[in-house]
Amino acid sequence: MRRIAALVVALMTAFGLMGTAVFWLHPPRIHAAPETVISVTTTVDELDANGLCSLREAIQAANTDTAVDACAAGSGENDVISIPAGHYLLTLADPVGVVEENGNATGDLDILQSVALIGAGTAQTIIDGNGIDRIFHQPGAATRVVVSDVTVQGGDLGVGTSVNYSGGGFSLISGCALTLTNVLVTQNQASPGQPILSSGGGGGIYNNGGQLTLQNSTVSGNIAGFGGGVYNGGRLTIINSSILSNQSTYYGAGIIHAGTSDVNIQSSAISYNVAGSNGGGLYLTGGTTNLTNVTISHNRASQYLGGGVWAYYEGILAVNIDHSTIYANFAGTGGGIYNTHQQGLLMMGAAPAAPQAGLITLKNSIVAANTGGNCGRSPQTSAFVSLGYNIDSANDCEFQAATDQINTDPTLGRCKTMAVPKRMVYEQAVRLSTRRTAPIHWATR
Ligand SMILES: [Ca+2]
Ligand SMILES: [Ca+2]
Ligand SMILES: [Ca+2]
Repeated sequence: MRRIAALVVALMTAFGLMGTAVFWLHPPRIHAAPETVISVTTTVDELDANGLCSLREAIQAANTDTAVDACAAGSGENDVISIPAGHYLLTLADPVGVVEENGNATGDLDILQSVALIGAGTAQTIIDGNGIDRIFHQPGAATRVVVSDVTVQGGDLGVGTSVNYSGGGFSLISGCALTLTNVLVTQNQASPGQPILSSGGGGGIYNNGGQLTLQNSTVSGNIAGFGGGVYNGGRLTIINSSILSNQSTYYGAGIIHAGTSDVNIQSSAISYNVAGSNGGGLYLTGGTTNLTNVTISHNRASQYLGGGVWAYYEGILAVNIDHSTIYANFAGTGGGIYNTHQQGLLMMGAAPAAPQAGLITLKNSIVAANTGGNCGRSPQTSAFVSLGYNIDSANDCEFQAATDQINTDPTLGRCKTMAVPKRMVYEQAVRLSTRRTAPIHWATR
């Protein structure tokens, strides 16, 4: 009897885990109610009664579970909004004097109930903020939103401070989840160009404590005071995606991770991002960040710290770099990776005497040809830890495993100057890093 009870418990646990897995694969399907497809029928930004269903009206129908003009009534938390090909330009601006409208009537599109928004492809369905506000906002807790097959561009928060000026393309708060699949987030901005304490964060995306997932997506050409591409204050997962050519007036041009949650980035590129101060590609301040099969290349931190990666300890921090390439980044100090404690512009406290707990580990990875040094650290931080099979084109990274190669040119640059096809660069990286699955490396500037 006890064995049967144990079996029942085991089966229930297994089904529970399966259910959890299915839930995360299809996060909008929270309840058993049948999904309602709400079809958008006009590209015009409207909230009226003209026999058409705009994107704003479709979101309103999903938010309220009532019919809105020609949009079908939503039904609970598993509605799907279908957005056909077209250029959807936001035009209903907030009234003068309104900083943050959260009822979906004007300005940004406020999503107040879990929903999936499905476009026709990044080249077909363009959702354009038209410079009047950010584009998508999850201002209330517990919304799970999936967006796929669209481009989100042209969000602009104007000039001001606070979270109301963060997240040019997307903004979500604690308790929310946002998953982007096959989405291009481009040419959005969050209050750049302001004094350092009144700049916005997250030109593309601002995750204020929620769960953000990017898969098969690109975040490019966005700009903010901090976190030009992504400002992440919660959990972050990036798979098969690119963070390219974003800019920050100050820290973290590609991605800022602030807080103690974990970050996992796999099979992705973080390249050509330019920071006005520290952290060209990645600025990491806490939690555990795992980089696997990631290329971090051609990022810049001007004359400051950490062209590729800037790790700064505000709490326990670990950065695990595996099968990754950190190449041709640029900074004044620590062009590839810089590990800091209590240094830089905003760190006013006294530097600790003993090394800190945070660690940066590398294995099967290449750190090469970074201007300002491949690796660097302040004296109070722990040494870089090699777990073997790394290449350092100089001798900056303190690699001491028997299988490491220091002062070794991985010859990625030679491939670039010879304009060797990308596939050959990839294969060369595979050979040099001694494993089958080295990161894809770009052959050209
Ligand atoms: Ca209408
Ligand atoms: Ca809003
Ligand atoms: Ca709004």
